[in-house]
Amino acid sequence: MARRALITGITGQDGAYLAQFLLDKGYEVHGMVRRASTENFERIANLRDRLVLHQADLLDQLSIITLISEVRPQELYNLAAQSFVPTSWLQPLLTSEFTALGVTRVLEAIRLVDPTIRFFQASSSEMFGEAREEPQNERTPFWPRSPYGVAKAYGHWITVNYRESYGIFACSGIMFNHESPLRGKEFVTRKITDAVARIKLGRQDKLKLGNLDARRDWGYAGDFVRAMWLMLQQDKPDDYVVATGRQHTVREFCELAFSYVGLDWQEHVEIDPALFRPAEVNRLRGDATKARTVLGWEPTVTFEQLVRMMVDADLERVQAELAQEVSSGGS
Ligand code: NAP
Ligand code: G4F
Repeated sequence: MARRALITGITGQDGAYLAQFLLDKGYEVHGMVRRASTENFERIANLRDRLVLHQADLLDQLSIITLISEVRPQELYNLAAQSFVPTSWLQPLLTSEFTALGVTRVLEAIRLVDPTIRFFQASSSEMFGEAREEPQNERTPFWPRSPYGVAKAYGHWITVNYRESYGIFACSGIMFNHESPLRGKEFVTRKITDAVARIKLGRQDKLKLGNLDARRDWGYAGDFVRAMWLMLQQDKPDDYVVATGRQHTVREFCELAFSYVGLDWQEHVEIDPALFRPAEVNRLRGDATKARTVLGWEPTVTFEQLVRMMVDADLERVQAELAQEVSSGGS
């Protein structure tokens, strides 16, 4: 019989990649989606008829218990969260409800319905914040710098606690930034590649950005979902840093993305002080030695390949939009 997996946050970037990965492995894949007045299934449109979607919400304990009772998955991947750092200053309480307490709601449902379900929590390198050492590993202390980072630290520790208190097979993946053509356009990488495509094709001229000196360890989302799955296939549950070990500035991302299409980034990028954060995470770089040695996990996509992949995808999409406009204008 096919193994059954349940993914919260299946409509997000990682949800789409993980759903594809698990389907390819022969899983029966169920997804939790929250109710909206218009459906938001673009990222999983190509998989839609192979997935079973269920309405539930991280804010609603009973809906999660009912969902898990109905699906009875062997593996549960908790990817749902309010995941955009700037929004966490505007909506700190809602961010805590989704991103922190939401984890406890899912773990409580597992404890009540079936404590043998294997659980993955999407934790974040934002927990390291003003990091005490570089590179960061599983033992580096947390110093989160945003309400989002604080909420993720809670989610991490409650995962550890349910493992230690109840023996639940609960793993926390401490994931550094990972990107793809499916990344939300508000995150800096996709904001840049979308703008590069639009500028190249004459749809836009300027791109406003904040702190160009911030340094991140950027990997490819397709590689990261493989690490999530590997964690749940081990003999015992544990926590793992998932990262490439390479660090680049936002400025370097810009230079590479613009130069790839023959543009000079300095002619188009403007600094907008409103995009600077109340407290910044200046530099992150992960040490994924444990994931490499225990899980056998390795990233397969380099920073340069990632930038080119994202620019190419945005060029193709903007070109298709233009062609669509021309054909509907001509009809
Ligand atoms: P994303 O694209 O923002 O997706 C977030 C998902 O959560 C969406 O499917 C969203 O649904 C869902 N969601 C939000 N609030 C919900 C609620 N109240 N009830 C049910 N579903 C809700 O995020 P991502 O980049 O795929 O990241 C996946 C997870 O990994 C997140 O937990 C994120 O914090 C964490 N993480 C990401 C990174 C990264 O670099 N991508 C790094 C470290 C950790 P809607 O479509 O309805 O909005
Ligand atoms: O792309 P970002 O918004 O990602 P951030 O804040 O690192 O968070 C992402 O990665 C975390 C893992 O470390 C996840 F947990 C989280 O859910 C999310 O996926 O910003 C990256 C950097 C920041 O230092 C920011 O100040 O880019 C800088 N930046 C400069 N200009 C900008 C901009 N960020 C955004 N979003 N927009 C700008 O215009």
